Amino acid sequence: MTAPKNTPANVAGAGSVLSTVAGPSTNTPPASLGAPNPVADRLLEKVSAEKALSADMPFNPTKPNEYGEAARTPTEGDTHKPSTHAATGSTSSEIIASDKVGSGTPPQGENPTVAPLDRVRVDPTERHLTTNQGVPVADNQHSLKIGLRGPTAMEDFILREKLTHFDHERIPERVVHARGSAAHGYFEAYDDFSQLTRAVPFAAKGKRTPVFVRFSTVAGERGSTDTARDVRGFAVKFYTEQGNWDLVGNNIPVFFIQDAMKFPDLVHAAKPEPHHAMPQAATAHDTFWDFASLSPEIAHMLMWVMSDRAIPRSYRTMQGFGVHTFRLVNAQGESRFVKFHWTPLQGTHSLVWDEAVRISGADPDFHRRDLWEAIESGNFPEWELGLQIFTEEQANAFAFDILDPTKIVPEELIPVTPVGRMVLDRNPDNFFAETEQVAFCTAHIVPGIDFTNDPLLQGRIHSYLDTQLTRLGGPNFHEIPINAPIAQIQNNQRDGMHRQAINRGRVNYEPNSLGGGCPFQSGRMGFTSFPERVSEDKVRGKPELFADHYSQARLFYASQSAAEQTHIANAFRFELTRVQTPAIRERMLAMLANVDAGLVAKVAEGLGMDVPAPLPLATDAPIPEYEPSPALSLLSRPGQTGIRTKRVAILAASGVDGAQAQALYAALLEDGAVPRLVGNMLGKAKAADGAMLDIEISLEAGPSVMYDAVVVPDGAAAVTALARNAHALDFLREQYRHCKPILLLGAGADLLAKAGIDAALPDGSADPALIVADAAKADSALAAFKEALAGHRAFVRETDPPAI
Ligand code: HDE
Repeated sequence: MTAPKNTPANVAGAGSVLSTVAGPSTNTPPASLGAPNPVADRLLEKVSAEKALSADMPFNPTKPNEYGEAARTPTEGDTHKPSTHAATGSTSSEIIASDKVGSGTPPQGENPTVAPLDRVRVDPTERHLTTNQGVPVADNQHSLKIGLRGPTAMEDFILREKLTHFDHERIPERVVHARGSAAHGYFEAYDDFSQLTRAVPFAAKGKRTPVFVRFSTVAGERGSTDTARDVRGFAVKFYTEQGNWDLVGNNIPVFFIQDAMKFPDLVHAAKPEPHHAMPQAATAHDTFWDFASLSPEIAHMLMWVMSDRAIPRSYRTMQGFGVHTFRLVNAQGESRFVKFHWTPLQGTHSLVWDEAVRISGADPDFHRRDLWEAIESGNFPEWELGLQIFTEEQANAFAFDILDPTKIVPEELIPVTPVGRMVLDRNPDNFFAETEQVAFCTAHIVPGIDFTNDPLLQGRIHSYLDTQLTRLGGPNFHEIPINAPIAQIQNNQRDGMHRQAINRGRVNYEPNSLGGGCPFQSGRMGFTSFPERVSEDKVRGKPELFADHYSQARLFYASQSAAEQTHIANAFRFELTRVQTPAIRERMLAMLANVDAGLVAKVAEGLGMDVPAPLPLATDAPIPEYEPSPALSLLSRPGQTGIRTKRVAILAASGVDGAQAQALYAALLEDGAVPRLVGNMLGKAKAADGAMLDIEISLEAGPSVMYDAVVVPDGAAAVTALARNAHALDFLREQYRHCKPILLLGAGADLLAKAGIDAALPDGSADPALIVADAAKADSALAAFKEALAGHRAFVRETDPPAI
């Protein structure tokens, strides 16, 4: 007699498999569940395998490694492979497939919420409109009404969904750095730098790591102007195979304060005053200078912020700095200190203040537009990454403390070693999804990079994660596609607002045996902190060397060209003139008296004040002295991209020499510049030779400050027509006053006189950027003009106060 199916012998314990609580004391599974079907079979397989997997771990073998000396070298977690994937699943029904849940074959060891952005890019081509639930929308023009003239029905779920979504389209803006622009690109290592660091972007020559970079102003609100005088954020997110590394830096290598404790005070003082919320995106008001004048550690940073660095021509023409001293750590655990420098191939170029102010009205998106246009036209901005690398011994010999973020390490002390380049070659698809939702965080570091004890950096490690919780609405902001690493995320963190990952399995803790120990700790290949020895008193205070507030302010000022020094003095005058409280002005002059006698005299003169006694110093120690450092002048980096992307206005009206204008246009375009025919109004201009030229933008819509240079071609009638328009005369005056290259051909030169410009230079020298030539010599004149355009501005024109 054959044994009946499912005799009690081979189904013993089946009830416990079918149940979710308790079970027999043995590990032997039943042979069958009695009424087989694919899901029940899988359940049996799952429970049996899970029991076996758990039994593979009779105790936690890594526990002893958590104590004492052994803990210094983390070991890899104990892990066991399940006999079947069913063992670690959440359900036995996961094998049932549908269009919604997928194939039913669970991806093993995979987290598909990471991976390239393609998985979330949306394209509506040839698609009909739907609601957020995917229901096709028949009519997107009307709400549902009771009769054509009647009230709207409450049941109009389509209208209500649309309005509700709209009502919630905004998120809180960043409390600082609210206004910014960003782009995608890559970092490419020049070589294998693994002897310096085990950070993977530096692991091999030619290795490329994807990056997303956001530039920003600090003080202004999200809708404020791009060209405010301000520090610029320069934040780079490296998507490495070992997770995201964020280098959240600025375009200035030092900071205002020395301890995170003062950051809210600094920002409150710099932001619009709290009673009337003015001024927007400007430090030229009492509260900022009140705070500054009582915080002399700010002196060095003020030199930079009052310099042309704070009004860059473009995000593409700024340096970037990591600011703090960081550590690089190699696979042997050896550490060196490092300062990060980004140097633009485009050179370091700035606006002049009067120009920056006017741009704020003419094109508040000036920097955003510039970055976008450059990338869209294939002129990909590029920076070289350089490192200043030094040892603990070298650091101990410096006259300053490397933990003090108000100090640079002069390049004369430690040269900058180039290690790679960064290219930005793709604009975001969607500003909100990418630029607005990107979350930079100084705590995002990868194996091979480590912090130092800079007290400003230590505070930042907390602040950035904290700020995203409010801004992005909860602890799962790392799942927003732009923030998701390309590396797998595998951990036991669960739940929270807007969770996207659907974690398979019932294990959400570690150690575990039910998941075969997975995900297991990675031991030595994972992130380990550099074991810096620390044994000190618990104390609130600053090291002695932090008390030197002036040596590097002096160094910076002394390293500037004459024109840059004048700009710094003028910036102080501007800002302090707008301050209303004399005692604040007085304290600021007393601070500047510790920096440079010439500077304070110039500023005091502008304020109608006498130079006061210097502020008392915070230390009796002698102030260290430095030789000037040419690298600190913007003029030391003219760049390598020549006239590419530079905007040139060609002023034209009827009667212009058409052939000449067209030839200039073509020649500039060929070299990568962006010429525009600018005229009194849009429409056709009839050239002297009868050709019809199309004016591309009016003088009103495209004023002088939107161009890097101007050309006035030959053509007496055109010059007469232009000269009747005050915008044209202002155009030329501003180009001249802002020290920009000017090319005047033939009768075009008459516009100079009509604009009342006396082109004789104060020092009697020849103006290298004012090129006046006969029409016959247009070619050689154009060559000289291009050279001037590729270089910096002719600051030699400047007079104080401006003559034009
Ligand atoms: Fe920031 N900073 N910061 N900061 N910072 C922020 O983070 C903060 C500091 C910098 O494009 C916030 O996500 C504290 C130095 C950049 O999204 C916030 C302290 C440097 C960006 C924050 C500092 C920076 C931020 C606001 C002193 C140059 C924009 C929104 C302890 C090295 C990143 C956000 C982007 C943004 C806090 C000082 C650069 C509130 C507490 C020094 C480039 O978390």
